[in-house]
Amino acid sequence: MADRDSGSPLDVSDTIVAVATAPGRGALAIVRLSGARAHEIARVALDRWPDAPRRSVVSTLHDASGAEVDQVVVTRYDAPASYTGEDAVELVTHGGSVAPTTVTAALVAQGARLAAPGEFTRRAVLNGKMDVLQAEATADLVDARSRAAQTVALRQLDGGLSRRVIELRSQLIELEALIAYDIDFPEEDDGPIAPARITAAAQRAMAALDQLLATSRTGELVRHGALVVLAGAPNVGKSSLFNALLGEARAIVTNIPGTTRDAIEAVIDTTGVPLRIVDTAGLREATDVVERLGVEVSGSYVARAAVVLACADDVESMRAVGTSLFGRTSAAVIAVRTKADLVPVSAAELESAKAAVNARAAIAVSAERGDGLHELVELIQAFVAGGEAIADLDAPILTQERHRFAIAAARRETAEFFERWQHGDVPAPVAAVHLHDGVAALEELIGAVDVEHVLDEVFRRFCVGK
Ligand SMILES: Nc1nc2c(ncn2[C@@H]2O[C@H](COP(=O)(O)OP(=O)(O)OP(=O)(O)O)[C@@H](O)[C@H]2O)c(=O)[nH]1
Ligand SMILES: [Mg+2]
Repeated sequence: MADRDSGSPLDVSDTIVAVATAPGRGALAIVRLSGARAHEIARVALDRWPDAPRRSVVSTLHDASGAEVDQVVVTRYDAPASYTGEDAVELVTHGGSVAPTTVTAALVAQGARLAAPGEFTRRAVLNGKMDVLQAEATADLVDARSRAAQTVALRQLDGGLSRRVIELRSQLIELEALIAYDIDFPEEDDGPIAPARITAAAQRAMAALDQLLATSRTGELVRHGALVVLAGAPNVGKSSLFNALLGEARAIVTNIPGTTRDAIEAVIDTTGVPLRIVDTAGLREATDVVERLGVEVSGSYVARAAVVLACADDVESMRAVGTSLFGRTSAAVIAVRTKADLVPVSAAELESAKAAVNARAAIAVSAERGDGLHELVELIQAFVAGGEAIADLDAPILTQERHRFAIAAARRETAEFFERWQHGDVPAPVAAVHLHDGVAALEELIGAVDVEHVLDEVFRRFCVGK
């Protein structure tokens, strides 16, 4: 760690060790060892050793004094066929807090150094086993809290986003080459490069960058979930609907109006993007100070929501929600007619409910019987992106600020080049400098240049042992 704090790179000639599994009670834990001396260090501590790479044996591990530390399953990896690209060893130890730490200590006593957060993956990048975008994806997989986030991270780990960025980089380099050719060989037989060809190439590159940039909205939704807020008068069944959507009794439900006083949030992991559902205090002029604060909180959630579920159990109360939502949200509103099990809801009633809250859609549901819940979730998914289409989760998606900044920079530089080249107020090579900067932005994104600086940024959020 001292190395990192001083800003100098971590010493890659060290053999590093760390517990790769989360601390806490569990049957097993994994201790990882990687580096030039990994095999040598492990063999000193172990009584049995796999006779070939990617083989495992049960072995006893001893400390420097010869005392038994643990029974482990040891797997041997020979460079470059390992996660890090170095000689490596994985030890499956007993779980809990003592076995993995004493095993680690025994390996440190034999000459290994404790790894810094993300140092194994960092070495994988430095040894060309993966690029920076893929390294980020491994952290995203660990952090994933929804299937959508997992899908996107797996595609990124596969190299999907990397390939897309490399394609974009090639487009800019080709454009640079066209300009250079034009300058270097103006008298070529074929004549100068037709301006139309340069225009087309520049426009194609800008369109491709725009397309990728547009996925950052979906990336945001995948990472943080879409905010879906239940709003309505007290006692209309908001908390009951919240519980029914979650499939568990999270919020308190009573027949007393004003039961919910604070916002309660939970995530539902459906197909599509994760939904952050918020149950709120009923919207009304509250006299009780606690309830009034709760109503204010509801208002602030409503203002930030992607989708508002305007809940009411009759047309009258639907109108009341309409009034209290008026001017307070730019979200897509869905009129949700609750307690549909009590009296049948007519199509005409749904129509007027929809009009009352200026909704995009209206639906009748019963938290009691489960009617309409599935359809409601589908409606929500259709509206979460604010009318824009959700990008295909299997295609490359920008999930981090870092990605968006780099692609936006490349887009800006390309546009700048195009404008200057078109105007012709500066010589073409001067305009082309912008293309060069665009290429550099893309290279920094995949970590092709200035790797150490990019790695410091990326690995800040890694856990030890990864
Ligand atoms: N029959 C029937 N009753 C329901 C349904 N949903 C809610 N209720 C009843 O309506 C009453 C109020 O339900 P809540 O879910 O607490 O209503 P709320 O909108 O959260 O109310 P506040 O928190 O006070 O704003 C309770 O007695 C529920 O049992 C439903 O789908 N069918
Ligand atoms: Mg409630």
